[in-house]
Amino acid sequence: MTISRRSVLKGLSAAPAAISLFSIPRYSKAAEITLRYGNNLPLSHPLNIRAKEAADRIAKETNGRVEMLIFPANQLGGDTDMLSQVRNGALTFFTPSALVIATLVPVAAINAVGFAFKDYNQVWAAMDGPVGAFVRKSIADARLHALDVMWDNGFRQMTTSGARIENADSMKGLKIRVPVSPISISMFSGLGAAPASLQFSEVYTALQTKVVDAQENPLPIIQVAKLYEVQSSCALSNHIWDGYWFIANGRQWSGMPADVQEIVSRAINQAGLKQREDIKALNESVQTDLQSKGLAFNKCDTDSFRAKLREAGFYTEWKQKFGPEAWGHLESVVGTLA
Ligand code: X2X
Repeated sequence: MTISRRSVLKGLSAAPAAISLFSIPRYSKAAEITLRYGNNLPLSHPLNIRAKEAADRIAKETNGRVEMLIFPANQLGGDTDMLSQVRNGALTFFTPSALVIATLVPVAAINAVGFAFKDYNQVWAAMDGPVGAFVRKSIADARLHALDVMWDNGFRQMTTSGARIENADSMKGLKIRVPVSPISISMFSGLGAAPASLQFSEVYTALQTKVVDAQENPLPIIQVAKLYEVQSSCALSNHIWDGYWFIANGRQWSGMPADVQEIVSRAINQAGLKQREDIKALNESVQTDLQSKGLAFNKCDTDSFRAKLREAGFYTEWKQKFGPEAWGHLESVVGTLA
């Protein structure tokens, strides 16, 4: 949160031209407070469309006193860079996936336990309930402020440019990209694959140049990042539900006037609820669109994946790592996992 417009303008001259893509209505008087929000997704993803709405609403409800500048699509660097920027205050806001912030707040990966959630009712019961509350407190312990509403990334699916993924045997030695996420590495190693951690900004090129042959993401991400151009088939595994925490730098958040905090929270949280609906709607149409772009889809034997993970001790290991309280919150919603 920078106060003087002069320093903002100075910063702007250095900042990538994100603002011109996201013109925030100009108000008679200069913004007193400028909030900077960075993310890793293309403009056309509902995360950026709804974030823009929130930015406009914040400007309107503060009569131009507060502006939220949006830097989409890794303009300020990859996930790891933006995580350090929101920690040191260069960014006010960042939306890391639970998988990504878990490198700083390990328990945040709890919703990424393989095959934990069978549907969205369970997801929101957990994340708007005991699991979300537990993680939010742990994020606060890292001097970051997590807003109440978690935004949706989706159920992650596996794609490949090689042989179709049918069952656990298909994973043997598969060079698959995963985010910079210890639980994803553990899970895909447990499945017998050869996982490689890469930031999202590097995925398309890594697939194109065959550094890796496979990746896993929700269908809306495969669509906006055009991964169908470098992958040929998608196995509908629903192996992880993933979401985005909307986090703020703790010092900047607590330094914000109470009325501004309230307006900003409401605008971002309500935009988040709409974004969830967008992903839900997208999930109806996106598969047909991806098929029309040449990506073949197949069902896969998810029981074989669960059995392989159980055999590998994956659930026992992560139950121990997350601890009884967090694990108890998860199992209170999804049932016994280990
Ligand atoms: O990096 C990914 O795969 C993505 C876009 O899903 C996340 O933000 C974790």
